[in-house]
Amino acid sequence: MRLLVTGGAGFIGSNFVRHVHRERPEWEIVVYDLLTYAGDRRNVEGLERVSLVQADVCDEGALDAAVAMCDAVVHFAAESHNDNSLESPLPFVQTNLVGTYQVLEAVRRHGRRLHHISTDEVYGDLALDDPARFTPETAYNPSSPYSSTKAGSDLLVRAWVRSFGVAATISNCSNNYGPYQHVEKFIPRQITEILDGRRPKLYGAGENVRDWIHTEDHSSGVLAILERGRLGETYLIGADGELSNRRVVELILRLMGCKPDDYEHVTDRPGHDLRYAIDASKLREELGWRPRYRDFEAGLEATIAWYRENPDWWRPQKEATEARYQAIGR
Ligand code: NAD
Ligand code: TDX
Repeated sequence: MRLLVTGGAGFIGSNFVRHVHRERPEWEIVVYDLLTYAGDRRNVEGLERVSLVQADVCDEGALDAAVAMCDAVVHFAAESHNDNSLESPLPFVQTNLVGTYQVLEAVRRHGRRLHHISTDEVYGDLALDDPARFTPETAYNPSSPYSSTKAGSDLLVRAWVRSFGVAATISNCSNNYGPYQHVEKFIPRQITEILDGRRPKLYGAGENVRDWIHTEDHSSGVLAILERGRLGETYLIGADGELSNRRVVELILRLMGCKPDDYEHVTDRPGHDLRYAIDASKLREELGWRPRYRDFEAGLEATIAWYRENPDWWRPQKEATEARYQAIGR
């Protein structure tokens, strides 16, 4: 197997590359990544049988050549941060929609298997007291430029499956945490703010709920679907990890030896989704998948330790990220 992983130098993509490298030692992996502000070649350096092509998923020629060399494609490459999509939506339209279109056309030309990575945000949000969770049958109702372009990319995949018989599956996962996540995202931002002697920043009242999953569990779910998923199907990946943002910040503060109320409230994100919640029964029942990182506190402690031990990795991102937040008052 030679596997092409688009976006494989980003947070979830590089964790997936290391997961597959460990779990399938006979596979070759080609990372296809533009190395935007969110990608880092160090994330996949030094791994045998892993190579890197630095190119844009929107570049038809470069992508075609890479897809031709490989047996299957897992498509992670995307603009991924909601706050950025509110300031500057065009790169989201370009990479998430046009990029996915190019991936679909390339796998169609070469008859390759595709797994498309998506998000629970395509379903919009739930009320805090709604007993319902998202299932593969939930209607799409995205809120932000980010989630609407991800929703559009999923619909393109479905159309290429039905109209052209492309051999594809889709997964929609909930909020990931773990090592190598960019400091613009919620958990690493708060950890590195505390390490830098500043207070965590909670949007609005902090009542918004996210359904946390360790990125290793996302990886094992994707590998199961790639190998054993039914073609044309959508699988939801989640680990029953619902927590309010306030609870997460309080936990980070406590684990880092600070007072749990030592955070500040900042201006809320416009259009801020209230709650996400995943029902992963289909993945569990059909493919026998189970999350291994069931203890969020232990996973968070290990993640805090990783950021403590790897300032060389995150320091170069930090200043510019906080300058961007300062400019928008968050
Ligand atoms: P990330 O921003 O950390 O990484 C994205 C990667 O894609 C980077 O390496 C970047 O260089 C690369 N990239 C961006 N534009 C590109 C382009 N035009 N051509 C080639 N490469 C390009 O994102 P992430 O958090 O690792 O998310 C990866 C995928 O998982 C995305 O598709 C995202 O929608 C999805 N997802 C993320 C989460 C989450 O919690 N972070 C949850 C569910 C789904
Ligand atoms: O400083 C902050 N303070 C804060 O309260 C930041 C950066 C975020 N937040 C809130 C906003 C959200 O309610 O924390 C929550 C998580 O924020 P993000 O890390 O920006 O994630 P979210 O918007 O939920 O989207 C994430 O999960 C789904 C990923 O970024 C997406 O790529 C994925 O699709």
